[in-house]
Amino acid sequence: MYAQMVKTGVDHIQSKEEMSPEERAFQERVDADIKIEPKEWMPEAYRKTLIRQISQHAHSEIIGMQPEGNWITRAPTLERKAILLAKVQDEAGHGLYLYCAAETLGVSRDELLEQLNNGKAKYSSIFNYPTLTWADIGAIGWLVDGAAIMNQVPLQRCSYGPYSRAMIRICKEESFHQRQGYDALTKLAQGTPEQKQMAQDALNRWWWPSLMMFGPSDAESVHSAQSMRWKIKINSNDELRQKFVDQTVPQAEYLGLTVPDPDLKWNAERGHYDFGEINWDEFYQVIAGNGPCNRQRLRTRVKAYEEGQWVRDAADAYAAKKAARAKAKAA
Ligand code: BYC
Repeated sequence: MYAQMVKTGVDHIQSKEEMSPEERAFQERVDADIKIEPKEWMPEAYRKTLIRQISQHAHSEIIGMQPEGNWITRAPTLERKAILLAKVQDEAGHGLYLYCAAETLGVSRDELLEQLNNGKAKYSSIFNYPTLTWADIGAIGWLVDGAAIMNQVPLQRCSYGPYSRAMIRICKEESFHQRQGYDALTKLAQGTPEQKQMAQDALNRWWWPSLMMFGPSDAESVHSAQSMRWKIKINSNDELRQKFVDQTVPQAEYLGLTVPDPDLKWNAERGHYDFGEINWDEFYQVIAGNGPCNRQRLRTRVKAYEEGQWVRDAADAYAAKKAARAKAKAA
């Protein structure tokens, strides 16, 4: 698989003495928080790691439109429908910023979409779960966008300029998304007993998959050490997961909902919540393509791509016509 061919999950992180002069100068710039820009020299593995991470992120944004898009026609009020429509549209925009950022590294959007459509590229595990009720839309905004923000705010400081700048814009929008989700869930939690039960059921189903969004535990994370050295990642998977739990548990308490984890408890000594073991078998099954909706998501994606062929053809034909006209004028 393309993503796995990118061998950056190295056992050994080079010391400065082992680096070539170019690599050392590059690492010193990263250490000094100087942004790396597209035309500058960079190690090949840095470039590939960025393409892998940014494109997986872009794919997540556009696949993420599907579970939410499922509820646009069924939103409970016109206002909720308009808000959800705008949110889903924002996700498409995020995908576009991120594909543009990836393209600055010398890969084409066509190549990236090909990898997504043929199932070789990864996207976030979270979008392989179904949205069964309206409460799931609230839970996605609250938990999924909440987890995304936790991960992406530090990425605004990542070493690669175009990615860092894309993240600044994306994070602003994600925080609106998170608030609208929490607002929708608050309404349900304060509603009838049936509505409150819907909110609880959504929390029950989305809690653990949201924790999985942060990736494998640090001990199992193949890319973290090198990516953190290069400031492609700023925090480790477990650090961000813990921050998310610490932030989200009081929000659940405010809603009067119960986090579905019997082992969850405040640890005064650590100053953090302790929480139960994640079902890593489930995580690895989902990222291997065997989650509840992986096949459906890909089928829908490929269908949309094929049905959009005429738009791409029309845009190409128009560009060719325009270029021919400009050439004739210049002659
Ligand atoms: N799902 O060494 P590791 C959003 C893969 S939010 C699927 O720790 P890394 C949105 C990983 O790719 C979601 N795969 O990797 C929110 C690697 O496989 P490969 C998107 C996962 O890269 C709301 C292997 O497991 N956010 O879009 O250092 C609404 C080993 O992991 C997952 C981003 O992409 C997962 N959850 O760390 C709409 C943020 N976790 O490539 C949209 C940017 C791990 O070797 N990305 N894997 O085959 C990151 O921060 C990092 O890539 C991760 C993983 C923390 C996700």
